[in-house]
Amino acid sequence: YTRGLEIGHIIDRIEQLTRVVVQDPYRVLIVDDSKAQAYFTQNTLNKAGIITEVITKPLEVLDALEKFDADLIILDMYMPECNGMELAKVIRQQEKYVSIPIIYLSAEADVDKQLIAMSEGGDDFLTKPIKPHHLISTVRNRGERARALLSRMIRDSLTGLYNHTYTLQQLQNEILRSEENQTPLAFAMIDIDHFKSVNDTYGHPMGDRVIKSLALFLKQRLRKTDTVGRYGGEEFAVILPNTQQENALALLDDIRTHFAQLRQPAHPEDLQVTFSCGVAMLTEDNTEMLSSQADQALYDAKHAGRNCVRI
Ligand code: GH3
Ligand code: MG
Ligand code: MG
Ligand code: MG
Repeated sequence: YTRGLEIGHIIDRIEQLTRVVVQDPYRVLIVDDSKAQAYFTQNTLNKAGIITEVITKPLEVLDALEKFDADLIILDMYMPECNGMELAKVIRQQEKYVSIPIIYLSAEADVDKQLIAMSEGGDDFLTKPIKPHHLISTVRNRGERARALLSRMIRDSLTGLYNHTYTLQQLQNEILRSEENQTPLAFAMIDIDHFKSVNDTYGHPMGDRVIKSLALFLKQRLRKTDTVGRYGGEEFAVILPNTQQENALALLDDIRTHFAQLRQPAHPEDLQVTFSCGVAMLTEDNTEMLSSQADQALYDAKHAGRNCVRI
């Protein structure tokens, strides 16, 4: 059905759709030894549609961060087991939490003490009692900035797909998950055929447009639980969790067929572009080699004449 469908329409359509997408609610980890205080904060944020998790034992914070996937942390300053400053230091020592916003929320009114606390990795210092709208807008502002930064770190700017580093990180996560749940996992590498000649014939901007169109096409065709990343220039990686080999091959071949039928508007005439794809299935002993196996399969697909899927 995609024959004759102009890729420009697809791009416009997706850009329209993504503009109206409502942002996921912010997720806040609240750390406070006082249950009453923690629940007050929680209640205030929940009413504003913000998702929260409360920790009253500071030593559980790293564990909670691991499980809860927080956008930011609200931290009490004085707690018996470990004070907020010490805790902020511990959190900041973890590489993945170097930029997560930490907002102190404490009755401490001494500005010097507040500044010392900030020097240990805090981003804001709010004092109790706090007005609800003050707390909420601080969370929203910090949350928005943190997400923008994170998105820049993990996404590719041309296509908006995950970048190479983050895609490999996701692959590691999915491998662990598949081993734990005993579910099949497929990993695929996709490389556009004769892409140099697209650039040479139609110019680099047109090449970029083709890369973008394949990125959008892949996103559109894959499930929400699948991951697609821009692996390199005109190379993409696809992670298919919980997918049997025959289904992975059928899906990727279907995507290949339909992409090859798209007309990419260009001058002097529209062009059609194909890709080759290599697939590898996770087994008990190829954890470390999954991506190189997919790469080898891709190489085989190229040598088999391109525009095909190989395993
Ligand atoms: P093959 O079928 O063997 O894959 O042939 P190919 O021409 O695609 O070969 P190769 O993978 O070696 O070439 C990829 C080319 O993609 C080289 C590079 O100039 C171009 N390229 C890489 N990144 C970008 C990009 O972001 N934009 C554009 N327009 N071109 C890019
Ligand atoms: Mg306290
Ligand atoms: Mg290539
Ligand atoms: Mg290529």
